[in-house]
Amino acid sequence: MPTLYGCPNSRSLRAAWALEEAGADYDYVFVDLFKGAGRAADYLQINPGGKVPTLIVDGLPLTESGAILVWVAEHFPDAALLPPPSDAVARAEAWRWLCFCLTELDAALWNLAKHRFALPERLRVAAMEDTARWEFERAANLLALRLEASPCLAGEAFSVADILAAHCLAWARSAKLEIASPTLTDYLERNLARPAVARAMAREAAAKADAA
Ligand SMILES: N[C@@H](CCC(=O)N[C@@H](CS)C(=O)NCC(=O)O)C(=O)O
Repeated sequence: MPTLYGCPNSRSLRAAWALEEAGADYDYVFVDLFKGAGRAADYLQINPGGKVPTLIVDGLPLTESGAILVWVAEHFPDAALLPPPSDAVARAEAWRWLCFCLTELDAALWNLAKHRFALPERLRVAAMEDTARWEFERAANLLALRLEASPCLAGEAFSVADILAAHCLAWARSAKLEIASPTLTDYLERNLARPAVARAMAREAAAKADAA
């Protein structure tokens, strides 16, 4: 059974969401990032980067939320979290938007977070706030264009690309970035209303409560 190392209010929600969509059995281990557990020697043995999520699959500590989403989609094909190889166009769209979410949306949000609080104070540049906001807005506009043309990023059907995009939009909202496009706000609400999201959040919260 896979084991997910995660922490509420982090990118591990992406992994838990995908596992819940797939109906997977998995263990969840809470890593208290806010108390430095990511830097503890035992966790660094598992993930030398000290970050979450990490998914242990067949003894392999798989890091990177994008790779974890693809692993889940490929190991639970019945959940149809990626278009099948026979649908080459939809599959290419899924890959395209997965990459876009990681390199454009996530990158802009991470820039904002790094310069607000995540970097050591001496490395933070206040002016990066404007840069990151500009980068996010530009990426969000492109995402909106795609979603004006199709209900999901890969086409008609929900895929792991939508998990990444919706997670990034929810992150933007909690970082107090404006999401001006009604297409994007509708898309966000629709995806956050999926039962797998509530289950994933409950799983993360329960693991944290158990560890207290
Ligand atoms: N590129 C990685 C980023 C993972 C990441 O930065 N996770 C944050 C939480 S959202 C973390 O664990 N930060 C702890 C740290 O930087 O020490 C992914 O997508 O999985």
